[in-house]
Amino acid sequence: MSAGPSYRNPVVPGFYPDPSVCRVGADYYLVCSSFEYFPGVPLLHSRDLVNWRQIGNILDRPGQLELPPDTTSSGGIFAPTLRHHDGRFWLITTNVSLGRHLIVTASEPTGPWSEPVYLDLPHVDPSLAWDDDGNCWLTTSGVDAYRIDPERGEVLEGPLPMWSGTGGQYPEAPHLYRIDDWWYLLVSEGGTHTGHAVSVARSRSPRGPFTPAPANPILTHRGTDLPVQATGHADLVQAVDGSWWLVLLGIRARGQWPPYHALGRETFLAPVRWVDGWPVVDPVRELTAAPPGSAPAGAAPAAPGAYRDDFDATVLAPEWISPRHRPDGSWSLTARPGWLTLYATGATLDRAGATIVAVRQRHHDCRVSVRVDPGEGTAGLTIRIDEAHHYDLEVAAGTVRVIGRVGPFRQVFASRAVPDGPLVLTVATRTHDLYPPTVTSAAELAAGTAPWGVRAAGCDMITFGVAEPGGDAVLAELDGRYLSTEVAAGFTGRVVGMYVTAGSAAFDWFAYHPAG
Ligand code: 6LW
Repeated sequence: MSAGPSYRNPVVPGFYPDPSVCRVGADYYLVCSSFEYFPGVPLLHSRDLVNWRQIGNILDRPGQLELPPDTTSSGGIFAPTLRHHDGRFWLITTNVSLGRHLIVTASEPTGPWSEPVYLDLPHVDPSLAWDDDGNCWLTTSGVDAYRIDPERGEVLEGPLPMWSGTGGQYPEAPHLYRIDDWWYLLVSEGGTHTGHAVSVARSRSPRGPFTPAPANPILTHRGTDLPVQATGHADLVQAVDGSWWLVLLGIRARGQWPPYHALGRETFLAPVRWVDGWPVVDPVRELTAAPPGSAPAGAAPAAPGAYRDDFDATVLAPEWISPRHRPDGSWSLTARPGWLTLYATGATLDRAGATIVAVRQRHHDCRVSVRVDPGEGTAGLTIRIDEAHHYDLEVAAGTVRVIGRVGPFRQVFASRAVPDGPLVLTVATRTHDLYPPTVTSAAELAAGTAPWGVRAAGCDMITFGVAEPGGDAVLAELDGRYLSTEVAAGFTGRVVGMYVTAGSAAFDWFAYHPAG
């Protein structure tokens, strides 16, 4: 079979992990974990599985998304599953900070989504499937199954022990699919880092018994030097044209051994072939060949996305997220029309409660600028992976400072006097040399022959600057490894955004540009 056109992975770059996908007619919808951020569960739309646009967040009001003040980093919302059944969209997820699963429904993907129905059952990674008799089957990590009434959140039967993978740690992300006369049970195992794998079994009944595939795991990158690592947590979808695809998470680590990843776990797309009634998946590459004639074959490789907000709307775009809460009164798009005004809700970024409005860092190399009028307040631009790991470019009382917090350490790295009034702050990331110069071609990436990270000393350097009449003045350049998952731990990725820790400040525009 000759290869079709290529598309670029990850199809959803940045901190968009634990993808779940469903198709309704010609439209595909995808959801991801959101952890401690509000609003929760980003919802993306695509017509070709390759180009995705975020169209909302499913848990977008405090009654649906309770994140108590003591919600830890990487607490909150884990691993949602999105399904369409009986004319309705069904979203099930776990709020680990409450220790509860919850179901919300909507007739349109853009909502409104219902109030949650809670299920107090153990484990995470809930998924839903319906059989021909109208029974609704809930599966969880473990792997267990329950027959439930999803309208009421009642367990009718179970737990029923299911097939739990091939023996790897953390059997999780189970999804049940009825395909022809079989029930397939897709399970991830081996943990969400480099041991990650996807295995499958099948049965004539959703109750089992399940027979494992002869060639499990059907996907793993463990023990390889492929540039994409940690592939797992997959969900299966059939495209309009009948072809089959997996969405899954993976990481793009950068740097010398040990490599670091800072953008979190990202969403990748892989074609699926069926051989003797079993799904077969090739290793996942940053440039992946689509089978000829298949749905994404006509799609151009996704263009790297720039993002700009001039704050001319009266509601915040769905890309904007805030740690734990975004209370009324902490932000306004009308107080000063055309500007986003933020009001301090906490005095430090080192703890929950600060006013932060951020977007995900989606490219290894990027440049983020903001025009801020600090007024009498303390405001800035922060790049963070959590509240114990962040670098801040802060302006207050006529001084711009670069401040770093890494675990127990906190330091002011640079400061510079600036005139009163609005000013432009810039944070830029730059990866180290990733590949020797001779192996950077697209063909080598596609062939998977490009070694990764053989010369680099870290994942990236982050520079902090302020615009001055003669050009940008760089105040500091800091090592990005300290804002990586390998240092901070947890399940999230970097975000970059505006904040206020005293008084109020207004932001005229925010611009994110991929670079390099
Ligand atoms: C999620 C689990 C996992 O619940 O990571 O990759 C956990 N897999 O399935 C948090 O995202």
